[in-house]
Amino acid sequence: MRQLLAELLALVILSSTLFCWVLGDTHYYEFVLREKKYTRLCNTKSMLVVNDSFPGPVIRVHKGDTVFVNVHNHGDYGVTLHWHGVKQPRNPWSDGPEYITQCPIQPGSNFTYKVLFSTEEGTLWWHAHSDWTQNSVHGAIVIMPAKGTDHPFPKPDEEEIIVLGSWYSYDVNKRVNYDLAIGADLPREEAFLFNGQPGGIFNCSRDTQYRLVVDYGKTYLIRLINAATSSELLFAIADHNVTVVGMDGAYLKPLSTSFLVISPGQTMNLLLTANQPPRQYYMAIRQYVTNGDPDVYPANTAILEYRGNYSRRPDPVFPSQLPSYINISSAEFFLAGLRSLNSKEHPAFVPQEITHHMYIVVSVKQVLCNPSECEIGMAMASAMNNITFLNPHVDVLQAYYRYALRSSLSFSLFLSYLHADTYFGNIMQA
Ligand SMILES: [Cu+2]
Repeated sequence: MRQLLAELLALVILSSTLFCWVLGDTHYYEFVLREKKYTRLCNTKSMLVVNDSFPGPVIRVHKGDTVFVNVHNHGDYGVTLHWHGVKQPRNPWSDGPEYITQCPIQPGSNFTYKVLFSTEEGTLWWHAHSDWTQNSVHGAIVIMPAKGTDHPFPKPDEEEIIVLGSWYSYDVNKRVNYDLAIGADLPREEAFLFNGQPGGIFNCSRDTQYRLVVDYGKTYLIRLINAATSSELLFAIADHNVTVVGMDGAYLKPLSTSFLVISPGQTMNLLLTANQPPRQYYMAIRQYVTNGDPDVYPANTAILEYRGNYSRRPDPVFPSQLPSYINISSAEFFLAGLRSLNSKEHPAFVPQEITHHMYIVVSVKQVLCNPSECEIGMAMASAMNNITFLNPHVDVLQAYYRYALRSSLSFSLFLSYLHADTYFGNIMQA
């Protein structure tokens, strides 16, 4: 009897969970990938973007909704899209990593993704998952609380999305492929971007720099996304603190801070109250580099501007609290302050019992290579626990199709076939 009751209870919980999910709305988006010309830093280049916009269109949902995104590729090479941080329970074939869960969407064709929002709430983003095309193909995902519920913080007066990005004046995929072939370090941004715009420190950018215009006394929810290709960034607003209330589609215990550090791929929700004397202030980002050479990492700027009548001074106030590029202790102090909200409504399920301890060392080293294939006889190679990865002869999709589906083999046998075709090279001890 007791077991029957337990089973009934489990069924009720399961069906109510499914019921909540089913209640979500369904949205449809059309994404058209096309080359478009952009001019930044006095230089014009063509790059692939979605719906002629850079950053790309915003996907807006409530928690529990489902989105269908029909992607039409009008570019000249294959691309996939990834829904960064969306867990997609039991829906891996819409996740997007090229050659892992799908083949690239070929030029002239289209593919419809089904994106399931389950537990996420806050801000995430989508981006291309093919070489470095994500540099120009990305956009925000705004996930509002489920209908009938609210944010676990006072309702902000307004919202703003700030997408931080990277600018290269050349075809970045060509450069990355060349660098990988010769074992050189990966390209570095020529400028960082606030919503597609470099700051006022660059030639040709003063008049187009991004401005966040605010009203004195109002509180703004800023959805900050680091879409820069490979750089951790320090961020600060002159004379203002922000309160970090969310990260990567989940809530945090509110953390008031004068600066923050955000990794590539990460998102943060910030509350900003416009409570300082009305004027113009710089908001600034600088690359955080822990092994850097002399300070060649200038701050890139945008403007926080109060509405109203006051005399505009020539130069906004600069955030003096923005740490130096190599200020590890400041960055770690900020990062150590981040805690999940873990409230009754937003619990954090962290395993309490540890059964295995693992040591994982991630490193970048140099390996010897044939001088005819690389520039200086040494090539860069990244490794986990001293093992580096070489592309297998058979990709996961082919292995799955050829060995698992066709012959109905067991999953473990499928994995063993995959391993047979995959070569993990053991890197030299540095
Ligand atoms: Cu991603």
